[in-house]
Amino acid sequence: MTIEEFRLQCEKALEACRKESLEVDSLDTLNAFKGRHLGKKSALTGFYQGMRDLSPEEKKTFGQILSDLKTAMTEIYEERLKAIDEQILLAKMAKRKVDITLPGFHSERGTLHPYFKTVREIVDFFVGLGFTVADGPEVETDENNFERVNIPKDHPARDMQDSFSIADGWILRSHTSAVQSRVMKAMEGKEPVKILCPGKVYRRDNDATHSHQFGQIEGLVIAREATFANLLELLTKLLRHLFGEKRAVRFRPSFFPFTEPSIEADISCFECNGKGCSFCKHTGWIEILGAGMVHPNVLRINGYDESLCQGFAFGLGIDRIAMLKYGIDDIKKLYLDDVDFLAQFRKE
Ligand code: FA5
Repeated sequence: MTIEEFRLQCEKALEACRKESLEVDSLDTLNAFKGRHLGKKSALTGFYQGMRDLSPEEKKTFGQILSDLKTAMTEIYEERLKAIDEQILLAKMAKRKVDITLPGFHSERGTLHPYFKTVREIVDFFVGLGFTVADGPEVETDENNFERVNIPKDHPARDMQDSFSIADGWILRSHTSAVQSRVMKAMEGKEPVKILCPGKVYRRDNDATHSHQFGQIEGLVIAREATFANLLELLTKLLRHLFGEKRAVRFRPSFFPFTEPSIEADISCFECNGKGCSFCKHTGWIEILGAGMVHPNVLRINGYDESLCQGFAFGLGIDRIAMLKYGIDDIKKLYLDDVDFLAQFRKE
């Protein structure tokens, strides 16, 4: 066969391919079309097989014509494939019409939990006075939670903070005072120290104002000039900042093994305004924090020279403060995640 005859045959095959492609209107007819023109039994494959007996010179010229034919046929096939894919997509979309008159999805705006609002307010107050925020783990060693804050094994003060044991020597911390010894260790006897540590603590307690899990904020100041008068002034300012000038505040002597002297601060009950009710156990007061001058033993145990420096510490109950601020009558409401209850704080 001459090259001209071959070229003519190829053009005929291409023409047939083009003509038939106009009748392809589905994936099935497209597959059959592909088999006929590009498959094993197609004219194209026949042409390739016929090239076996040609000389190398002929192979080159005939091969080029064949390669052009294959490219042209493949392009026709791909065009039809694209057109059919589009048809299928349009048909699908026509079935799934969007009703633009339907109301949209309404998403509620969330808000900060009253517990965290309280934490932020207290932290902001202290950060404004130059305190920095420290952190500590909730699973703590017995040593940090008790021994390094002057509560040795078998000390009766351990009963007041009955805690959850995790493993030998490990507990769920019962107060944020456990962070005191971590901070002092890290400071290696240097002062001043002026830290605040908000966090969760755990005890075996359960009533309207006592929960097995609750939040505390620990404050610790160590400096040569840190005095008891500074502590009282700081706490009075904090309580006025949190509750306004009108709510009555009282400090009374208390006992903590890690402070000497020790005090506790109470605030007049918001349920009965100090008259006495079941909420405040008929005392008219709700206890919200403990504080005192850091005990010399605690300074010594944690690497400080008690003859050179002194300090004060305090521990606030976050949940009680949140309850007083937001008029919440049961501490459990703070962790039950009741959306209806929480929704009321959205506008604040
Ligand atoms: C302490 O935990 C001391 N570590 C606080 C402290 C720190 C004193 C530094 C001196 C120096 P207390 O057990 O009183 O003290 O707890 C402190 C506050 O946590 C209480 O005033 C109260 O507001 C809150 N609190 C105590 N137990 C519970 C409880 N079960 N549920 C909710 N709040 C509680």
